[in-house]
Amino acid sequence: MQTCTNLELNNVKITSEFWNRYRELIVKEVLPYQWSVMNDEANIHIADDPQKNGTTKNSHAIANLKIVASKIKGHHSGFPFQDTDVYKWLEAVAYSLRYHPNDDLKQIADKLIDLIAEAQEYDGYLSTYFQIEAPERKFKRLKQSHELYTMGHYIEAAVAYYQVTGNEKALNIARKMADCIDNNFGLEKGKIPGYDGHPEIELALSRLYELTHEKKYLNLAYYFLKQRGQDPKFFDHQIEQDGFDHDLIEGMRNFPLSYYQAAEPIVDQETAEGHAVRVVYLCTGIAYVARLTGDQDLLTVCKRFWNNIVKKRMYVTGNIGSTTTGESFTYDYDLPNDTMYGETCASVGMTFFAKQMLQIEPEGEYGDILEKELFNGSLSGISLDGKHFFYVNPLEADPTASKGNPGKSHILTRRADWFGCACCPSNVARLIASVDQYIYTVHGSTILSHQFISNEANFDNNISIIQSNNFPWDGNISYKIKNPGENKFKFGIRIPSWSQCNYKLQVNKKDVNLPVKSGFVYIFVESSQMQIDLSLDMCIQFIRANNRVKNDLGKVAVQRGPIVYCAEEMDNSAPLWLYRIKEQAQARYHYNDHLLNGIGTIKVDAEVLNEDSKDDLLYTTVSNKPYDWHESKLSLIPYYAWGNRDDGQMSVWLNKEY
Ligand code: FUB
Ligand code: ZN
Repeated sequence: MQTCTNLELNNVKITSEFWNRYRELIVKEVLPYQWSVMNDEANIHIADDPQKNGTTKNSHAIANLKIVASKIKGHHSGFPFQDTDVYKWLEAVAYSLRYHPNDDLKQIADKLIDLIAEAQEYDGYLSTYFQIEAPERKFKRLKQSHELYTMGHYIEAAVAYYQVTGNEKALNIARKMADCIDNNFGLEKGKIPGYDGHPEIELALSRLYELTHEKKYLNLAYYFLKQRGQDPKFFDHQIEQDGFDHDLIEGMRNFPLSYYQAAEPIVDQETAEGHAVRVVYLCTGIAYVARLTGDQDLLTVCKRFWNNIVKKRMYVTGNIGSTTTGESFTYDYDLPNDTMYGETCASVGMTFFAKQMLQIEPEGEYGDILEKELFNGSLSGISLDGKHFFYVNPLEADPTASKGNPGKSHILTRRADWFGCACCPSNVARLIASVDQYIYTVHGSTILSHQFISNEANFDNNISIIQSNNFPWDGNISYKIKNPGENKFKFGIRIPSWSQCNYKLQVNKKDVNLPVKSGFVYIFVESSQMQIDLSLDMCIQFIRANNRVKNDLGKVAVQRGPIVYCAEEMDNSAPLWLYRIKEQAQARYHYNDHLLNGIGTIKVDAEVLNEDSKDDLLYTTVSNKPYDWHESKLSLIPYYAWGNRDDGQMSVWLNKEY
């Protein structure tokens, strides 16, 4: 018998019914649909993007690449970072090929890589906007240009595609890009002492380093993190030279440096400020580099950002970004529900951050938040048919308000076919297609099981784990561990924060009582087989917010397991704000196979008011017209499934009688 030193996770096959439905949807609907949209072949309506940055008639993303590769003639169309839609799609394709080999799709992707290779310049540069419209401005206005962001997304896609298919060409393009960036950026004479206005390249270079072991890529990622905010005048100097009025993206000029996390060095930044997606991509990059270099200062930054976001600036669904102005964070405990942002990409980015943090240290909270994002904040970004998407994920929505109040017009109540700024659709696709990479984390000889998603996993030394459950609807989780070599290792299971007061654990059918250490229980495995059964608390819970959140005072959110629920108008007869959950409310759970592809529903005792008549006074004394509550029920569905039926109101936070 020997203790494993560095166990490797080799592969994970998802068997979860819940996730396999989504993953098949990715293969059968989402990827073909997105491909047709990016080729301008789909008959769709492109919604006004929430920032009102202009609508386009079509995506033009593939056409932009074809123009650069001299296959067609024309102008660039779309945002300067339009190429990233293609790259995130390619990354999703890569992951999908691992669980669903598909020669036709692989051929399309291989050809796309050929096209990308043709579009890439000799020195490795690739950003179609600048190549077509403004070659003289390359790297000259980094605050808005997204050039490194764009190439970062290609690098991520290439790493994934190479890992799954072995396509060397894809990887070589990425290396050339990274080399081009390395040749142009740094503190050495003749190089640009700057960085991109939108973090992403840091995490992408880290991924490239992990694959290739080429130290220069990690050094470059480290440089970008360290240089950020060192010279607060860097962007301004570039803009002075490029021409003040020469904006690449309208409306972005007035955002302060903190919007770009560039007002001061990142080690001095106390709170998560500015654009939410930028923050979480930056955090992911910091966490990657902290892990790969062991830099303690960077780790401290990660933890500081994590705590600020999770403990003070996150919605109960995991969504982040409290305002549409700049798609940004605002201030601690400012979590309005009906004017918020909660961009899908920000939740997806939060899963990246959580995953990295789990790789740094076995802290259950990272797994809790990852789970929250997977089952709520990210998943709500995609419709059940796979062809409609939310960019903004509100916790309260009302079609009348969205139409009538310009301050709420960014809150769509139906998912859109596509967006002028289409960052979210392919982001959620790549997350779902790679969910197998979010279930286990290995630390030396410890395997952590932090997500409850049925699967069959193989590790080194012929160790295999079969995890079976009907999560998120059922809390019974079973593990069958096979360890033919009788190696010694630790198996850590996350006890979710929502179940820590009440759970049951059995090892080989015998009850065990183990201490929960930072959110995990640990079991020593040394026999050739072991069966572990965990029973989690699936009671319906009423959640209240910290009372510093003024918007949620006197309200509750309803949660069962990891799933946060919401009320939709079509299941409840009155305007949702006229209900309140009763003081001693009973709540009943029922799994409905026929609704919304099969969901757990909740009915909770409530009271409701008759709606006042339009002839009633706008204001009157309470004694003149007291509220007259009468018995009712509220029907709730999972938040991720809202907006898949008729248009109507939705609310996560519900009034509560105390
Ligand atoms: O700026 C590039 C992407 O577009 C961001 O990540 C999204 O938030 C959207 O603004
Ligand atoms: Zn997005």
